[in-house]
Amino acid sequence: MPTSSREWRLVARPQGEPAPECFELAKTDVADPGPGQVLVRTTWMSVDPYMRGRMDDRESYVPPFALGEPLEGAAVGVVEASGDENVQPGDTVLHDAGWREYAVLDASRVHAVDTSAVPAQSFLGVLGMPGLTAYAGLLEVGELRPGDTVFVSAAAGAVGSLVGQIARLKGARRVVGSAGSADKVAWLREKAGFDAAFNYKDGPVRKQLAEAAPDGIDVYFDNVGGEHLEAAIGRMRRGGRIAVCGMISVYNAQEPPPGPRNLPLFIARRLTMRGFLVFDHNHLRGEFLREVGAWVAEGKVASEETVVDGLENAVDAFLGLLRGANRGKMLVRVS
Ligand code: NAP
Ligand code: FER
Repeated sequence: MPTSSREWRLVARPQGEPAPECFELAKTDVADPGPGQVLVRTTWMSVDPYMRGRMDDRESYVPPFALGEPLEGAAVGVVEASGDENVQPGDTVLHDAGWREYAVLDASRVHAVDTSAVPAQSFLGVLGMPGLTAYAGLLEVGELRPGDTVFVSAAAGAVGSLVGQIARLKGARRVVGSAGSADKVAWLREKAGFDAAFNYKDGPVRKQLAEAAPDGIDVYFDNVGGEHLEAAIGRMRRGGRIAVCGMISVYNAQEPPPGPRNLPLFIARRLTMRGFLVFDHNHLRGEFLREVGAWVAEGKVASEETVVDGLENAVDAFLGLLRGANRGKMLVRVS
């Protein structure tokens, strides 16, 4: 059994873009699991944009990360030893104690995953929290209908790439995406089945979106906020829906960003804009796993992953995610 483990701790609260000095890789002892506990060796951990929010000391749906304590997040691993009759050594489990090699956890904090059809790390991406976010946000919040034109920002990321592909499979008329590099745009058009895609760094979003969605948009799935949101509002069709999933363009902002200047359009065009958190849509999980799980197994959905090797590179993976270094889901292979 291992006696020591490494873990990433938050040691200073970031101002703006997190600096590497805000994090520390520490060595810690590993105890034997007691009754009702399990020892897990993490194999893969997730880095997610919401983690930036938890680094600030402010009220949220979860408490902020504590200074001097290990970071947390979704991970999958293998049970090495168990003091609980329902969990067996060798089981592959999903848990919330990422950012470390080994963790002793109450058995209630680990959930067995079925790796017969898909690899374990899928449960951090396409079949995990980001996947359910795309599914619930597009279908329940965005109320996608066959024949709709859908626009999604951060379209080459974990959530966005799935939004576009689900829209296509559910009968959207036109699927449009934006992303931050020529490579990503080519991938969206050639591999992910988008009808149109543009690089938002090439010119004003408003102008590029007008060319990509000449007949307007019925559903805008917003991952970015800022300039993208104002541009999308400007192109919404009557009765259009905006699902507010994330606003990554402002996560490092130190001043409140300017609001969209075209909100009066909501009146005449009867628009709706609704924010959501994936945790409020757990009732869709069974249906999501069946439907998207089958698409993944049949090869109907491209589930891209960008893999960074080694726990020691997890902070670089997180900082890279915020800057757009990933295509599809950003993951760290821990062991
Ligand atoms: P992701 O899209 O895989 O990665 C983040 C991407 O954001 C980067 O790859 C980067 O791609 C893009 N980005 C960074 N800065 C940007 C900027 N200034 N303008 C435009 N794009 C920028 O991450 P994800 O996990 O799938 O999350 C996507 C969004 O969903 C995030 O906003 C996240 O907070 C949100 N989310 C919300 C929920 C919820 O419950 N509401 C749950 C999960 C995720 P480019 O190269 O294209 O810039
Ligand atoms: C996310 C961005 C923001 C997310 C959650 C939030 C689960 C919530 C923020 C808050 O409560 O302040 O990607 O994913």
